[in-house]
Amino acid sequence: MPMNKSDYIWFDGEFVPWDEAKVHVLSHALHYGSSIFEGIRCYDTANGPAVFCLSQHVKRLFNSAKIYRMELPYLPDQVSQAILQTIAKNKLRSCYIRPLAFRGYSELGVEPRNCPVHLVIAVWEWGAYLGKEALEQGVDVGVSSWRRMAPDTFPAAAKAGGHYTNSQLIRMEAAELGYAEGIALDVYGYVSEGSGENIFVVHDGVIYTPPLSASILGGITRSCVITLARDLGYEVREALISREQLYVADEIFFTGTAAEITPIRSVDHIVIGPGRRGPITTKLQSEFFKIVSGQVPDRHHWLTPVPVE
Ligand code: PPE
Repeated sequence: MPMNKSDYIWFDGEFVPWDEAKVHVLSHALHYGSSIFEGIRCYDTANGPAVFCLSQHVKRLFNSAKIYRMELPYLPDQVSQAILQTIAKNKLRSCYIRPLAFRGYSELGVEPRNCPVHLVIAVWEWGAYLGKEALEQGVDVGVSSWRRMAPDTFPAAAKAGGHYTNSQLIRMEAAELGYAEGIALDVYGYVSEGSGENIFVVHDGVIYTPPLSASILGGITRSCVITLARDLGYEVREALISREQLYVADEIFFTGTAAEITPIRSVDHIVIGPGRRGPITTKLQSEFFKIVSGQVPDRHHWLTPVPVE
């Protein structure tokens, strides 16, 4: 799908026209995956555009940088402000936001620390991640033959460019097999996550999700959904999940900034529950979309308004 270009990209503190935001081909990140990034959404709420969980995403960006010993030449507040300004500058009401810090061009070789660190912020319109009908009808997925990284190989908690070579293998295999997405197991064989989403499983009214120790990215949507589920009176447990627990689940859904809350209707061609969006998934989706659209009060302070230029 071609991108919906916007006008400007924030590049090291300057607004650069979209088509001119370029880098050198010998940039370190291009060769060795040495970038860290975020995916954030801005929603068009009843009270104007607002960014969802801005400070949580900026915090994770800085944590990813810290893990990879990458020094960002900004403070978290400056990055948050730059994100809001980039949305306003592009006159967008709802969009996807991609801050990306990367090691640039100066010398090649694996040791990255002599290369300059750049920060860019791009924003563009991006609709439903797994297809238009996915949010209502659910998606068909398969367990991937590719596993997530072992704990002492790559730091799963960092959202780093290089980690997404693993996600690409999962995603391409899923597409080849006719699935909308793949679910990766961790190195011990327990359910970890999708190529770009966390996963939740409902069993007898209790909601389960893999713990941070199952090589997942600590999703911000995941945290919000845990909060919302508890608000609604459900018990949520972070627990190791086996492959067969997926097959016999009453409901399964993905969470993620891009995927939002997407129901899963089959795994490995085995129908989950009645094969359509389940009641708990429906309630969580409805609560989530009411908050991000401003229809109910933002009781957890998840929305940051975008100042209109
Ligand atoms: N796991 C992975 C591996 C992941 O990439 C994401 C986000 C999540 C879990 C969910 O995290 P959060 O967005 O904080 O709830 N994936 C981002 C990138 C997707 C892409 O295709 O690019 C996203 O959803 O923005």
